[in-house]
Amino acid sequence: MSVAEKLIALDPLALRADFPILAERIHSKPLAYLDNAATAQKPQAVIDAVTEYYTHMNANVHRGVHQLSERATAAYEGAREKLARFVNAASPREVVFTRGTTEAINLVAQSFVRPKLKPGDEVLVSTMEHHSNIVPWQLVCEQTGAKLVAAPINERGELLLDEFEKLINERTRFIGIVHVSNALGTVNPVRKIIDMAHARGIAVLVDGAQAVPHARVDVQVLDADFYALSGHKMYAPTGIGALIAKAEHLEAMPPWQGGGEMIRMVRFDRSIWNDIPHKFEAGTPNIAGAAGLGAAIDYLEAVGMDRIAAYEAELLDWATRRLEQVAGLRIVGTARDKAGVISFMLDGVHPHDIGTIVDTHGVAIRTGHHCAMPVMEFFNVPATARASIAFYNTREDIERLAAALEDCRRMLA
Ligand code: 7TS
Repeated sequence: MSVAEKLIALDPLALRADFPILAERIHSKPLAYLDNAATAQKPQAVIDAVTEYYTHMNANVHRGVHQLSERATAAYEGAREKLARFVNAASPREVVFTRGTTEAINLVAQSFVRPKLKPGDEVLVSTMEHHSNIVPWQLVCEQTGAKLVAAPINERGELLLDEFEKLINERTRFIGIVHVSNALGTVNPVRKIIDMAHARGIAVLVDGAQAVPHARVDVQVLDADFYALSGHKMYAPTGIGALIAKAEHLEAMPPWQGGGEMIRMVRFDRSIWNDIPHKFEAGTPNIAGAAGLGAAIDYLEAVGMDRIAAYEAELLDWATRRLEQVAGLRIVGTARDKAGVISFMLDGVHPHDIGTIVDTHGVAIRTGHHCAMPVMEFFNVPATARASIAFYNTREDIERLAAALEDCRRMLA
């Protein structure tokens, strides 16, 4: 962060104006959007980039010699270069575009991990994973006779690092770990986990879906073998995301899906694969989505990830203290290092009723298991209510949530 940036704190009210949807009225009330972990809203610059793409560039990529195809290819490959710089990948070749985090993890499970697994081998994850970092490993274990092992967490929702290390043994073939938990907000010490794994020659996938929107991520500093992310959680369109992977792994991996784009030569007796990353991008990709992702990255860099992290940390702290003042409210997930998320229960009120009632106040939160059922099981709750913040949220949004929760208590508790 430059000195000038440090001096000028982020101004959420000015930035809100860049997000047209934040001016929507919900049940005749202004919108307080606190469901950013599910998906973040899009700035006008991203909406414009998608419109611009369809208005002035639409064509297929990597094929035509005509002008439009060259424009589309430049937008698509330009977005790859921006994303590589944004997460400090060693090269754009290490950026494979996918539909999102889920598809990125499935790709690694089927292409990198599956060929290595034998009956009795183990894949290690944590108890706080999103289903998309559990189910792909269950599938691959079923296919090979390997076993999925989940490392425990404590009552605060923190990973027990010593226990995690004890679970790494001679049968462990791969480790998947979430960077920031979507259900609890816990920030995991992924660099330490990667060091532990690498000391034993084990590769690691980091699920970065909830990390990339909130702080600067440097995949080379982390030394992550694989890093999965979703565009729509970082202010880009839905349907675009990426797997960031070390080139040496991508080179060694077989293709996952076959089709156009991923080949150099096809004959009926054999085909030759395209270079990485194209080897993993079969079929016409989400070109407009990539153009939107490129614009989202430009936007985030203009705001500054360090400023975003500083502002959100302060707001999360303040919101935690404010919500704790609501009678009967209990926060689920009180890790010392958290980002973005406050999950909670309200005495005597079912989480689903909370969601419905606060919606009538114009406040959008998510209620349910947050695709992290093992976390719900650990805390012995059917569901939680979850407020998740972005840099365009303000203390006023939190005040409105608190007031809506007081209303829930009056009506139902
Ligand atoms: N990993 C984490 C940590 C997530 O939070 C999510 C989505 C995913 C993976 C899957 O991402 P996708 O873009 O491929 O769907 N999390 C949420 C959520 O918390 N509420 O809705 C989706």
